[in-house]
Amino acid sequence: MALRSGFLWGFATAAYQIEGAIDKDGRGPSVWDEFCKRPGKIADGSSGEVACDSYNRTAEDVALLKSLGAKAYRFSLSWTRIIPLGGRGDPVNQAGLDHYVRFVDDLLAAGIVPFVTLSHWDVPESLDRRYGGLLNRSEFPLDFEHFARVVFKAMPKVQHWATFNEPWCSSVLGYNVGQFAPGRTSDRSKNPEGDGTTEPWLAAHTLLVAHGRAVKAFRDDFKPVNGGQIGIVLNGDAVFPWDAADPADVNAAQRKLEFTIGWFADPIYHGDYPVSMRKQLGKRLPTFTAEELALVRGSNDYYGMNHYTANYIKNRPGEPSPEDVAGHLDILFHNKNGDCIGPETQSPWLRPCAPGFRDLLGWISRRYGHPIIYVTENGTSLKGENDLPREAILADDFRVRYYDDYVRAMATAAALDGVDVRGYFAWSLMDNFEWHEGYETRFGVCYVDYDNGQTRYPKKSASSLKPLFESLIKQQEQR
Ligand code: PNW
Repeated sequence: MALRSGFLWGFATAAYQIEGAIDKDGRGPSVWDEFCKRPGKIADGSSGEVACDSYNRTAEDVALLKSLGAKAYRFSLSWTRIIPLGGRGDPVNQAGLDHYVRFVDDLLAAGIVPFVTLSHWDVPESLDRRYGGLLNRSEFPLDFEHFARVVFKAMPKVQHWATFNEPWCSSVLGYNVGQFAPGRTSDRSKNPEGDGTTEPWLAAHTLLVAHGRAVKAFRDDFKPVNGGQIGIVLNGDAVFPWDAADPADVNAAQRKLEFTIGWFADPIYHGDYPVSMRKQLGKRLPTFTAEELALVRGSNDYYGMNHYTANYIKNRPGEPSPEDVAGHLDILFHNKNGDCIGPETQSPWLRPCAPGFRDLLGWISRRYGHPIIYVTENGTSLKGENDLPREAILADDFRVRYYDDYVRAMATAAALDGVDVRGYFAWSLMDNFEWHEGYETRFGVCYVDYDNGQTRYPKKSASSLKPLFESLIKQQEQR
């Protein structure tokens, strides 16, 4: 018994990955709708056009959550359902807003706590066209603040808000690697435009300022009346030095955390980018104006942590490439002794290593002054899962084991390392549109049969979380 009483646990999803219904009730296009149209960008040539059809199945999804015992549900809003053109001077689409208001009510009626992410990568396409989207550090934050205000006003019952999901992915994968929308990169074989040496740093800066603006609006005008908490959701993988006896690798491992997590969390908790980033990136890393810093510093009520995997980190000698986004190091699955970090999954970047979770929870907790942490995503794909017959897919023992190991590692961090973790969301409630990998990679605890009406079938892992959490959460003291 290691998790506090009242610990919230449940499942997570994101709008573009599950909703489908991309033209229904006046929704406008996001950068992901456009990106999916470009040949070769999505592994199976698919898109979120239908996905899990969740926009049309809210009752079914709520019933599913309830049947699995979920205490909470993390989902994201489609900005372009609510403001189809995205901007602060553009019309609000009442039908889109009403959909989410009803959904929140339905969740609450079922006794499930809604955990709402304002934006999970699906930036309005028209803002990208109008002024370059995330590359405009003054316009975008104002439009995001406006969108956030519309939503805060309409959903006073929501007590848990996240501004952005994984700004690292939006910035690096969207503006350096070119693997995510809007697909910008220096690599001209992938995209006609983009500068991977400057744009990711600017996009991230814009996201931080936009987050800060939404948080200030929430604290000034909504929180005093409605209560509630708001934060940002950051991804971060655990690190181990390739050679633990080599200080260069030990430093490189630390630098990797600074370039992925510290990039966003240091400005929020400490008021500036990490020194290691400034040292490597110089003027390419934006500087906070006094006004920006006042918005960003102290802007988290809690830390939203997405976590999946771990790596061995090896220092790279010589000068960093201007395209480097990781801190001039190698990210490996084997260490100097040839030990492997964990078994393969369907995701090339993901290998289970639960001890890394405990480590990283401790690192975040210590570096940022023991914040309240919600684990907003954790989960795994399975190597070759999509090629198995349905009965075999439903017997996902590998995923059951993953959750068991990771949740116990988290409980240990809470019990022994003083980590203030208050909630956990398994990624994902169901198989869904896995971005550039399309539907080939499945992360769900429920199988979705895309060929037969998007029917959901709980896998073994779906029902494994309830007994696991019940065994770990402290019971309310008996009087
Ligand atoms: C997260 N990486 O993304 C997202 O928040 C989800 O939408 C996604 O479906 C889930 O993880 C599974 O991939 C990530 O390459 C995508 O390191 C890529 C990486 C990490 C997280």
